[in-house]
Amino acid sequence: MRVDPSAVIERLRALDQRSGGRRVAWSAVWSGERPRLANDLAALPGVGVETDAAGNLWATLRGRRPETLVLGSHLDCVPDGGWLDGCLGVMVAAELLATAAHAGSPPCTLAVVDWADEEGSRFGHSLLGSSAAAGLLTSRDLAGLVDHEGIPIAAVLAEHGVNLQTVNDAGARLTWVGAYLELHIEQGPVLEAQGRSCAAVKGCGGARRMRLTFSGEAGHAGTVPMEHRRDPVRAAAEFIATALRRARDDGGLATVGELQARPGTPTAIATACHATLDVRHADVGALDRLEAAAVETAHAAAHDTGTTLGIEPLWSIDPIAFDSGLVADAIRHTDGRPALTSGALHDAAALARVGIPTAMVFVASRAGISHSRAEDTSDAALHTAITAFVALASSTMQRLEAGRLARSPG
Ligand code: HGY
Ligand code: MN
Ligand code: MN
Repeated sequence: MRVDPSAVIERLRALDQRSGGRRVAWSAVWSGERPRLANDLAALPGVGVETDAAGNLWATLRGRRPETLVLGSHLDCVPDGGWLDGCLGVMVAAELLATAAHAGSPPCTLAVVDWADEEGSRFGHSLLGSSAAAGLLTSRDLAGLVDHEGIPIAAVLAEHGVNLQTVNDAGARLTWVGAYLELHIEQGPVLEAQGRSCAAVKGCGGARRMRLTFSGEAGHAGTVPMEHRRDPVRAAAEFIATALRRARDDGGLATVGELQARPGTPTAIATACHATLDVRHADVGALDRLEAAAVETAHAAAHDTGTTLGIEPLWSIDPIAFDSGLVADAIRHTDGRPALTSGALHDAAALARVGIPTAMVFVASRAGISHSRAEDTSDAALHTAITAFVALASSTMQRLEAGRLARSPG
């Protein structure tokens, strides 16, 4: 199969022009982009397009065998996200499907997927669509989630035709999936530091995510003596400073991405302060220790400040390794140098978790910046990465056709 990298870049530029940085999952901008992609792919000869029970968008080209190679990623982005995160994987897959569709029925079935809500920006649960399809998510996991305004996830997903009670029905589509491949921007500084345009990815580190609420006593900013205060913002500040320092000392990553004082007015001591904490590590034991240390730190901060603490788990995923055979192929098709482990999570992690042979290819990030409008990479690096990814997809198709790819029990 051949793909013109410039055609992929053209799709990405047009998408970014229309909706760059605003395609937060379940927003009007995000849902406005999907019919455009769906219509584009539905116009290809032999391609059927459907949305599954978890809101994932599928375009399928039936091959001479039912074994299916799935290529995908996600169109949704974090607020003010970049032009490549997720979209690169979807657009290269779309171009590959177009090539295959015009060449006639491929040896095995080829499917493109745009996973719903990979980022988890509104409700805090990442890999939502892919986890539901992989059967890793039940409606119970989601039922209690609300957005910043307290709007429950069930109501928002229902507006997009997703019934929380039946999200796992999306799993039916994975029955014939023989392999999953994803092209993604690295989102970190490693490849640029190594002078590499692209690399194979051998797995993802893990994450633990929670929302903490410190609650105290309201009061007038001008009258309550400092020693009488039960100030939740002070509790959150103590917690954040200590938790982030402990994570750094333990070689992990810790991020407070959301921080909100309520009622949030300059002249009142807050009644509550909400903070999200996201911790990451490539080793599951270290990840569990990071999480436990953060919880212990939060309780200590609440105790020091006479406030109370509530902790709501948002999401948790253990580190996962991809298929060693596919990773070896990806190394061969990229620059032959060692594969990376991704600190960022990807939908590939959900598919690998259930035993679907999975691998990824990264393109280098300029200055390692991502989850920012400054996210970028060179056209030359994109050409190299897209060419390598297409070669990997072709060789994986051949392995599927020869029956040389087997799903592990997962
Ligand atoms: O959280 C992540 O690592 C991914 O970007 N959603
Ligand atoms: Mn992504
Ligand atoms: Mn992302």
